[in-house]
Amino acid sequence: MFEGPTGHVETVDLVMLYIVGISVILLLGITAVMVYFVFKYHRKHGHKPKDIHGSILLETIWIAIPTVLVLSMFYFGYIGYEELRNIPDDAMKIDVTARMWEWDFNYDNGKQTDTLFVPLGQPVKLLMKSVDVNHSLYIPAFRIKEDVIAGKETFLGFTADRVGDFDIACAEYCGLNHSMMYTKVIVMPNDEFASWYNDESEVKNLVESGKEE
Ligand SMILES: [Cu+2]
Repeated sequence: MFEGPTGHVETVDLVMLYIVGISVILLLGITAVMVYFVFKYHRKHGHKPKDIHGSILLETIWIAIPTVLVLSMFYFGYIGYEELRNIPDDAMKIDVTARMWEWDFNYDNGKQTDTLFVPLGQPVKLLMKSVDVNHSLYIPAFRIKEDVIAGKETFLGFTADRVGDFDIACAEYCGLNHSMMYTKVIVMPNDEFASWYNDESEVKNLVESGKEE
């Protein structure tokens, strides 16, 4: 948690922890008060309950606190959203096509693979479309996910700052083999990526090696 192959990991994990933390505190607090009231106000012999009519102070407090909490969740969520959606103009663009049940990655120089290869430390923008039903491109380790919608182009951006290979899953139920619609993103050092990118003969080889895992 909080550390990973993209800058989004910290942002997303912090928002997650913030929301879950508030929820847990509220759950425990409300449960404790409920249990306390059950004992304090249970039916006693010779004791008549009294009606209470309104309290401006209490009502203001229980409207104000949840409003502030919810707006703060929205604020931190929005900061993260901005970070995810603002992709530098000079990002490397890769066309992604989703189909039942595989991914195609198309590079500007005509290279096509079924594994996503990206250079280390460079912003990447995935331009995604589907040729059949709705899919969703999800890279858990990068904390990014975006639906790939039939008849509409969507995008996703990231900068990988760690060499390695990470799972790509389809996160939108898309039919029989949805659960097998996996591939990988392979992050390579710049020089290695450049030689892969410019070497036509290597295409097939790397596609196959990417598929093995
Ligand atoms: Cu799918």
